[in-house]
Amino acid sequence: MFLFLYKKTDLKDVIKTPFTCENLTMNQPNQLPVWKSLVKHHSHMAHVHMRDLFKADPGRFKRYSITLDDILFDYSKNRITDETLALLLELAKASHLEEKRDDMFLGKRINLTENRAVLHTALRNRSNHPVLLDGQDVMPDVNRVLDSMRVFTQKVRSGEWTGFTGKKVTDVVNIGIGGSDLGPRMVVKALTPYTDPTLRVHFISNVDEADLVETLRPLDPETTLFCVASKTFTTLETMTNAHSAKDWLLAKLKDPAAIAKHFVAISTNIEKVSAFGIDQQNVFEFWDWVGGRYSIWSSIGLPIALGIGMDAFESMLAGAHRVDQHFRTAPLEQNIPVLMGLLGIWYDNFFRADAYAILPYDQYLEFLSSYLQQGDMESNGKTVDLDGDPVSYSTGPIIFGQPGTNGQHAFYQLMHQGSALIPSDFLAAVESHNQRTEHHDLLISNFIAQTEALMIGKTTAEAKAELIAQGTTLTGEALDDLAAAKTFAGNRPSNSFLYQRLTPQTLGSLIALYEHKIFVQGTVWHINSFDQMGVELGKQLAKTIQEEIESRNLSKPHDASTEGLLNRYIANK
Ligand code: G6Q
Repeated sequence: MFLFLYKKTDLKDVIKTPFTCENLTMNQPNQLPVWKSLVKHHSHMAHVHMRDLFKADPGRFKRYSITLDDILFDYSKNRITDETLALLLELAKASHLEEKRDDMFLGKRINLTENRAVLHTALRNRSNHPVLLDGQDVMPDVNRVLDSMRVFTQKVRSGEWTGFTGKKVTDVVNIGIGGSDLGPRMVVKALTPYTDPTLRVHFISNVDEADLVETLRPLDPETTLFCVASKTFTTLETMTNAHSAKDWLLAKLKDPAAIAKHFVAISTNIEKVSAFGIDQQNVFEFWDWVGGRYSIWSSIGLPIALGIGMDAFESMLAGAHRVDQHFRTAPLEQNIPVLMGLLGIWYDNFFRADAYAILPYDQYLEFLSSYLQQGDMESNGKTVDLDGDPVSYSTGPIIFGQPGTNGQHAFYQLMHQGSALIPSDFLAAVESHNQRTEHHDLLISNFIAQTEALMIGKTTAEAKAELIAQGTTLTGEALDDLAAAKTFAGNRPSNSFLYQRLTPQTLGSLIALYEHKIFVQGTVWHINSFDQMGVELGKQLAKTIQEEIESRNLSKPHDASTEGLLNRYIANK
């Protein structure tokens, strides 16, 4: 059945086809009766405008918003009614979301393809209740590593830890990529107001030497501390950068004994770390039950803790733990990540929306969308379900975004008037970390105005009336044409997150909300959100090609394009 589908149909058609008799598999959501009800309900909702829903119901904001501590989640600007929500919640229940959520928290091996538990929630389990993995409580190990991070960060921040020549560390450089880079990079930027300006934190990820050269150029080896972050300690980019950083250090400090004072490692692979030459005492471990893109709460967070201090790092853990409790205990209809996930499914599977925008109105959250892009797209960018069958519906959308208001002057045009429906999340703090309130008021005015404009749009009659009021000289067809170009259909959905201030705790909560949203969607789609075979394939192929470039000899047959590119590079390098 699998082969038949792929031979007969283009993949895009396969994943966009909600019902065909060839692609029935028992556990897929589109086999559930409630899916059919949602298809039917969608054909009605496709013609309902949010403008009318708001007009008809003055209590809509109140009913469709939830407050969790200082975070307000407003989901009223969505193309939903009570009936939509009831059906989506039924879909969640029929997908056994609650049981599967509990399995994750209980340490069951839900990452089937890698036969691993998924326990990033244990890393931030601030209530410290036992979390059993194969009958063994993981909390003593978690707490031991947190303690060692506390001791180390205090030493570095206080100046007790010095470089090889006795000088205080002024610059920390994290070398990692993907899950070992994006999270710490995003958080260190997000929490800049909490960082110590005398201890700067930098990030090198790209194997392009430019990243290494330009980051190290202003730094002094005597006062630089490297954190080599790699779960496997085999990733080509990270290992290449780590070796070059070692050369850079030794070119000045000469003595290999300096490595112990200037390199620490964060890894699950202690053997490989020792082979690299890093002192066993300088290794911060984590475990195979922590996925790379969910590892920010583990020792992968060490550069964050160095930047903001261990107390603030633990506040971030507490914020995430708060959301874990909410996700575990709040009724589904009051459960923020459940609603976030279900709303995403509503647009992805029923409105066929292929993209999703994440739009923080906060320059400190500059890297939030790229961090969540990895979290979401690597987790739910799958077309094979948990039973090994191809899925017959679309899964993870394309996640993109950048901070407002910059994005407004770039891609929002398409969000307002383009042919694609792009649901979005807007995020902002009520209070700024900075002083000039006129900037912040303007920023927030734009946030609110954009969600309003996306929802309400502008009718042709309104556009025409506006042109006339502005004294246009156009008449007849010319006036109609301009009014048409200035028409906005509206009815474009968005969620808004408004919180008091971007503190470590609030940031921890926001990240955890998105992590659980991804879990909710992966569960309904019946896919494994915790493997990443696509990343593995890239790593494997690059290794073969690198060997071919080195030996200037193509050891295996490639397609004509790959061969042509390789030959061109080898001949001209
Ligand atoms: C994340 C992915 C991937 C991974 C990087 C780095 O979930 O698995 O982004 O984090 O490939 O891997 P290492 O930490 O093993 O170097």
